[in-house]
Amino acid sequence: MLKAVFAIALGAGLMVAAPGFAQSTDQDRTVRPGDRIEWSANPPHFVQFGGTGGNPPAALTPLADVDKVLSFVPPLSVDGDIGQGPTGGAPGLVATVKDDAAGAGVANFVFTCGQHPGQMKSLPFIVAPKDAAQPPRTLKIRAVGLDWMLDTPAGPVKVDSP
Ligand SMILES: [Cu+2]
Repeated sequence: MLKAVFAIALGAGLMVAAPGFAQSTDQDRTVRPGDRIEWSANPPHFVQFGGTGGNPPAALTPLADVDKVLSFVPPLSVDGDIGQGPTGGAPGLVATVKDDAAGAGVANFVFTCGQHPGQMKSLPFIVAPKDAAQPPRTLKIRAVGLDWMLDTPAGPVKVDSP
């Protein structure tokens, strides 16, 4: 079903040049202790934390800060300040928000695609305290073209820079 929606959206994008994906809200991109984030992507996409991304390139959230709030399965391949997930996979990378994330002094984090760091820099994911009224959730993020899309009850929304 979602694949069909994406296919339609992508097909429309080819005709009108602008796919017109709905943009995410800060609330869509808020994570709390216990939440899971699952990234799925076809090769050659892969998740990168740390290093630089965006256009013009700018420093992303330092990997040391990311490590304070997220734990990864599989572990990131680390080289200096750059940590990379596997290429492709559904999901290829899973992160869990650490129990003490909200007290770690890291207000938010961004990631990008290591293959397309300029085009696929995410918007900030906000780290919030645990909320007893809100059960832990799983955020499913997938690479669609050169965008990262997050599933929501209302449909997929874009979580990378406009
Ligand atoms: Cu990519």
